[in-house]
Amino acid sequence: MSILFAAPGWDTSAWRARLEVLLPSHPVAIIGEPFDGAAIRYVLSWAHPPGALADLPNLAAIFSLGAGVDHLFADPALPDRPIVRVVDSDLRDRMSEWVVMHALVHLRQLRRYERQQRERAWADDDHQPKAGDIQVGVLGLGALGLDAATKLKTLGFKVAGWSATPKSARGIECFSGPGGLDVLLAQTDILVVLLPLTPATRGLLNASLFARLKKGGQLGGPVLINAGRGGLQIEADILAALESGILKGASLDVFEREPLPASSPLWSHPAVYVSPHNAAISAPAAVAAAIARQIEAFERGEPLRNVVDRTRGY
Ligand code: NDP
Ligand code: OXD
Repeated sequence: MSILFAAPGWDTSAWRARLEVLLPSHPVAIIGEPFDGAAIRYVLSWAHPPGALADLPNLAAIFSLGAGVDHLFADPALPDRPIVRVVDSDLRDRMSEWVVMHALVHLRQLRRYERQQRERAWADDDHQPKAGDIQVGVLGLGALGLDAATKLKTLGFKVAGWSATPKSARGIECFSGPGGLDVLLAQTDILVVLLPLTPATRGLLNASLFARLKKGGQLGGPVLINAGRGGLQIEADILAALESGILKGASLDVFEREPLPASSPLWSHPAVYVSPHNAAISAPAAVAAAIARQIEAFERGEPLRNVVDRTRGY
């Protein structure tokens, strides 16, 4: 039985080559090329065209090629089969690198010193807080959020986290539910967002939430770091909050519309860092291997792991 690789716009050759080595008995078909729908047992998808999986009678499971699965739910004709998402140390470590880098960039005022270097200006105002002076709040304490929180803690930041269900994590103050969010926001200098995009989280990063963040603080105002999903944020509210000083800065890897339109004021805002949704890429070597391990285990009769709860949407 075959695998259907359904990620339009991706470089399919690296994935196909890797999958054919890892799973030689499963030929790889590519969406957009002719294939026999009845032969497809597994789909590997990133934003497949809606309806494209509707006629696969022998489909056993759908693998998201990333950790997020909101791209799958965008298909109203998504077959009712188990959805498996990526939970992998390679992806996790890449995300924590990005989060830690941006927490440090804001802590150590990188923009200011880059500007001063361009201007050949040797200037310091003796105000340089250290990580231990800064409270980070991490929204989402899942596979990615918990690792980023732990690494930020190791660097000395004070770290709290927020999840849907109550959690405990060594050295990290844990909050859950709407009441818990208010307490976390009121103490937060750096807000890191690693939530999935679901009906419950869409638009959460809005003016009302920014107004509940700690005022002032050692960074001169709170900073937003979002690598979750663009649909979590209202970009007009981010820009207004930066304008009014409610937010001091932002690092954004994800956007309401991707690619971020050239006309977006976020590109040139002096307090905003923009990256092109690559905080944690799905590297073929790591992610194909993780999916292949799951397919092999499934075919030995073991249950699939990291299966998405369709009711919660993640
Ligand atoms: P997980 O499912 O492991 O974790 C999600 C976390 O969010 C959980 O702690 C969950 O709570 C919490 N959560 C979900 N809904 C709510 C809610 N309504 N209120 C409060 N907390 C909530 O996901 P991952 O950590 O693996 O990934 C997180 C997201 O990161 C992905 O969905 C994806 O959108 C994004 N991502 C972005 C990438 C990039 O390159 N920019 C790369 C990879 C992922 P609980 O634990 O109680 O269930
Ligand atoms: C993911 C992503 O969900 O890259 O893995 O956004």
